[in-house]
Amino acid sequence: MSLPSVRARFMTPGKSHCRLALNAAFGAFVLAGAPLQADIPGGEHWAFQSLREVEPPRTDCHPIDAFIERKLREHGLQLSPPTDRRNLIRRLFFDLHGLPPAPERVAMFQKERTDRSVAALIDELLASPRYGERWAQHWLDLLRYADTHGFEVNTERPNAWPYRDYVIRAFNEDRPYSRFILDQLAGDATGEDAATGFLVASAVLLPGQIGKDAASKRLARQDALDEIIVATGDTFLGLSIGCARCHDHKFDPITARDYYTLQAFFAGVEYGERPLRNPEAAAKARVYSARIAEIRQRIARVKPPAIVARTILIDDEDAARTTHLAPKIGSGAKSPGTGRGNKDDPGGVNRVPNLSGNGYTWWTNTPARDVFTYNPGSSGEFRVWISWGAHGSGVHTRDARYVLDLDGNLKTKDDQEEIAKADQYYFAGVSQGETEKVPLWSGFLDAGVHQLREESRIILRGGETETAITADAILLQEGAPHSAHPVLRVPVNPLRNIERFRAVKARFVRFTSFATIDNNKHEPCLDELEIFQAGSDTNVALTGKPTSSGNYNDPVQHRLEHINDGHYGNGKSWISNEKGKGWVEIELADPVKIDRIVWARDRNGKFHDRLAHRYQIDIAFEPGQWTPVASSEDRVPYGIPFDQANAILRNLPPETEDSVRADARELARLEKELTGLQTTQKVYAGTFRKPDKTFLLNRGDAEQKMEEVSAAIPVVLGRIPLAPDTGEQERRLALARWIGGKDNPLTARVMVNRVWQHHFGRGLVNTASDFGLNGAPPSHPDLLDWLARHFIAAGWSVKKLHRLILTSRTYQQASSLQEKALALDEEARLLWHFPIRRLEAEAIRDSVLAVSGNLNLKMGGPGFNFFKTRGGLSGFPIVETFNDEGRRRMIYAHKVRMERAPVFGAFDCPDAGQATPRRSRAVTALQALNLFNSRFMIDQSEIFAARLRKEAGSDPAAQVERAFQLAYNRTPRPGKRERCEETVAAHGLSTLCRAILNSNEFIFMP
Ligand SMILES: [Ca+2]
Ligand SMILES: [Ca+2]
Ligand SMILES: [Ca+2]
Repeated sequence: MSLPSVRARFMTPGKSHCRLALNAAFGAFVLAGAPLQADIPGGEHWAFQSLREVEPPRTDCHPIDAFIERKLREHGLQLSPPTDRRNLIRRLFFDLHGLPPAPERVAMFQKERTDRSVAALIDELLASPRYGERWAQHWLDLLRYADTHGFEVNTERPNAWPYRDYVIRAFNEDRPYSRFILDQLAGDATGEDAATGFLVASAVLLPGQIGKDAASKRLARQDALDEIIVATGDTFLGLSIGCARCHDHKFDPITARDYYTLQAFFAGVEYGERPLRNPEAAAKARVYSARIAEIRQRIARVKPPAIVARTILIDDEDAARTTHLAPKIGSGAKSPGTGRGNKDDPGGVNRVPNLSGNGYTWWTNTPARDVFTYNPGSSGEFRVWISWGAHGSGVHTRDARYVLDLDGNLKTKDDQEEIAKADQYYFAGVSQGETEKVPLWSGFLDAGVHQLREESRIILRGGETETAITADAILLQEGAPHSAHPVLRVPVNPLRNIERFRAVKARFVRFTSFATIDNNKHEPCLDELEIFQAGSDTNVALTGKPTSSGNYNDPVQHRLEHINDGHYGNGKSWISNEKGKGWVEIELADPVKIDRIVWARDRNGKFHDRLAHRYQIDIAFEPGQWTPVASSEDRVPYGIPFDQANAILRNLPPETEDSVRADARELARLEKELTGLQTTQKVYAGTFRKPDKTFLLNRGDAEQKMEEVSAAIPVVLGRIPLAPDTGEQERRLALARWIGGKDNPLTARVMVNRVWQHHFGRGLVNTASDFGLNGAPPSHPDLLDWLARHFIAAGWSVKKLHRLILTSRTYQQASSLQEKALALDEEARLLWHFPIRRLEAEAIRDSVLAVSGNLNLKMGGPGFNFFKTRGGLSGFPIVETFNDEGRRRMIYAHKVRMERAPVFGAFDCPDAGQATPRRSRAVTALQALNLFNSRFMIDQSEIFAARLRKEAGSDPAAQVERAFQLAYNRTPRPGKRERCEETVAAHGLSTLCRAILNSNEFIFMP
C-alpha cells in the first residue's frame, strides 16, 4: 500500500479544495533539521531523524487536544462534544479491559459527574489485572504467538504459555517499555526466562521435518533466524528489515549487509525449551524447606508405636499367593512421578507409599465373572485393605467386587461374603472429579476386619459396568482394628534395623533370610546380630553360641563367630553360603526375657549389597518350638520411596497430643506447597549457545557465503561500539539497550503509535509496523514526536501514556457524526469524533461470558481448548460446549497456529501465521451467522436467562430491565421494553438474551 486509502479516495475528481488541503497534510513528510545519516539515500526520511522538541500549540488545555484541535481548525473542523457518561465508562471498560462494566459501577459513575471521577476510573481500570489480559493480546498479535509449532505437522508447543503470561504480567506491572524490550531480547540476563519467548514465537520446522543433508539444515537455520530478525525489526523499530535478506531493501535504506550484521546479534539463538527459573519461587521454597526441617525434627521425637501385627502384602504379581481364573489381557505399568499414585509416590500424611510393585494386571470385565483370587494362607483376624489400578480412560469398571471365600473352594458359594466394591476409575476414597489418563495405583481401601482360615481366598469379581477390571496389591494386617491406614515400618536398610516386640522369654533366636536385594545376586551378610534383654541395653547375644545353615568360604573377614563378636563392619561379619538365603542362630547362655533385636549389613556404611530384604526372626524356648517375633512383612518393601515423618504421622495413636497433630497438618500443607514450587516449569523460549560465524549471503542463498560480518545495527541508524568477538548474551544486551535507548528515533514513536492505535482504532501512523519510506506518513507528526518524548521522559511508562491519552477531550468526545467533517475526512483521521468500532473476537467472547455471569477469571497457565486436539496434522474437531476451564478469558485459549478459533475466528482473529499489527474489522454475514447459531451462544443465552431469573425474579418487565442494564448499561427505550416482553412471552427469555448478545450495540465499542 503506497498511501492511506483516505488519500486515494480524495484523489477522485470533483472533490473540493479542502480535500486537497488534507491530502497535502498527509503527503510526503520530510522533516527540517539535520538528518542522522544524510549521506545515505533515504536517510533523510522523517522516521530516521531524532525526535524533535515540539511544544503543544496551546498550554491552556490538554496537550493532546491542543495538537488535535490545531489540525482540525486548519480544516475548519472541531472536536465533537463530550460523549455521555454511560458511553464513556463503557468505552473505557472495553478499551482497557475488553469487558463491559457492571451496572452498579455505571450507576456510581453517573452519579459522580466530575473530571476527578474519570481520572479515578482510569486509574482503577489500569490497576486491574484485566487490563494486562486485554493489552497483552495486542502484543501477542504482533508476535504471531501460538501454542503449536506451525507448518504441516503443527505439533503442540506445550510450554509456550509462560511467555504469554509474562506479557500479561509486564503490562499489569507497568514494566517500563525499555525494560520490556530488554527482557524479550535478553531475559536470560534480566531473570525473565519466559520473556525470551519473543525470539521464538514464530512457526518453526522441527528437526524431523528438515532434510538430513547439510544444505537443508543451513536453509532451515536461515529461515529460523529470519523470523527473529523480522520480529525484532517490525515489532520494536517498525522497520521491515526482512525484505533485505536477498537484496538491498527496495524502499528503505536497509542493505543486505545490514540484514546480516543484524543477524549476527542472534547467531547463538536456538528455538527450544528450557527450565523456567523463578527466583521468587526458589526463595519461597528455601523458607518452606527450613520450616519443614524444623517440624520434622519435632515430629521425629515422637516415638513410633510398637508393631505387634502380622502383616501380609500380596501383590497381583505374587505367583505363589494368587491364582488367575481368567486369562489376563495386560498390565498397567507405573507412571513416572512422585504425585499420588505415581511410581515414586512416597506417601503422605494420609496415604501409604506406592506399594503396587510393577503396576497392575487387567482383564476384560464381564459382570459377575471371577477373574482372580488372592490366597493369604494365614488364619486369624485381619483387617483387609484392597487396591487396584486407576485410569482416567473410563474403561475400568466402576464396581469391581471383592468377595471372601472362607473355605477357599470356589464351587461352594454359601460361604462367600462380598467385603468391598471398588470404583476403579478413581483413587481409593475418591468418588468425583477427573482422573489422569495414565495407569495409577489406587492406594488402599479398607475392606473391613475378617476372620480368615488358612485356606481362605479373596476373589476379584467382575462389576456391572465398563469393559476392564484390574487387580493390584492387597494387604492384611492383624491387630490394627482402628487404624485408618495399614501400619508399615520403614524399609530395611544396610546400616541399622531395629525389631521391637512384646517381651518374651527366649533361649534360641534365629534370623532367616529369604531374599537379598539385587535379585538374590549375593549371599546374605550380617555384621552383627544384637539381642537385648527386656527393658535394658544389655546385649545377651554376646555370650551366646552361634550356629548357621552354612558359612561363606572366607575364614578371615566373614566368619560365623563374627555374628556376635561385638564388632561392626564388613570385616567382622557373617555371610551365608547360599545366594539370597540362609539362617543364623544364637543359643543364649541362659534363657532370658528379650524385647529388641538389632541387625545390619554393615554399620560402617561401606557396603550396601548382600542386604536381606525378606527375612523373619523367630525365637524358641524349647529347641525347635519356633515363634516368629518380627519379619519384613510389615515393612515397606525395600527400594520404594518412603517418607518417614509422614509414616509416623499417619500412624499416630489416638492419644497423640494436639500440638503433634497440628504439626502434622502444617507439614502436609507445606510439603504440598513445596512440591508445587519445586516443579520445574519449562518454557519454549530462546536457548543460547556459542554464536556461529555470520556471513553475508549472496541473494540470501545459504550456499553462497560471501565475507564474514560481525554484529552491527543498520548503518542508516548509526553505529554502536561492539567488538567482533563479543559474547552471545552481550550482543543481544547491546542490541536491546540500543533499541530501548532514548536516542533511538524509532522505538518510542513506534510504541506510542501502537498505543494510540488501540485507543482510537487507527494510529497517527497508519502502518503501525512500517515506519519506513513505504509506510504511511504520520497524520500528526508534531503530536507523535511530542508523545514519544513524553513517553521516554515519563520512564517509558505505558500506563502513564494511557492516562495521558484517555484524559484528553479527544478521547472522551462523542462518536456522533458531523456532516461536513464526514464529507472531508470519512475515516476521521483528524479525530473530529471518536471512531466507534466493533470489538475484537476476544472482547466479544469475554463480554458474553461476563454478562451471562459465568466468566472464569482464573489467570495464567496452560490454555483451554477450542479444538479436541492440541496440535498435529490438519483436522481439528471443535469443542462446542465448555466447562469451567473453557470459560476463561480467550487470551487463555490454547492457540493452534493457522487454525482460526471456531465461531470467533470469523471476527478477524489472527491465526498466528504472520504478525498482525492492526486487525481488520470486516463485517461479514458469516460472523453474524456464526455467532447467532453457535452452541456457545445458545448455551450462554440460557445461562444469561437463568441469571436474569435469579436477579430479577419472574416479572418479565424486571427481567428485560436487568438484561438491558447488564448488556447495555441502560434502560430500554420507550416502547422497546414492551416489544421485548412480547418476545419473552412468545419465545422465552433465552431467545431475548440471544438477540441481545448478538446485537450491534453489544458488540460495538461506543
Ligand atoms: Ca502390582
Ligand atoms: Ca467356597
Ligand atoms: Ca561382628
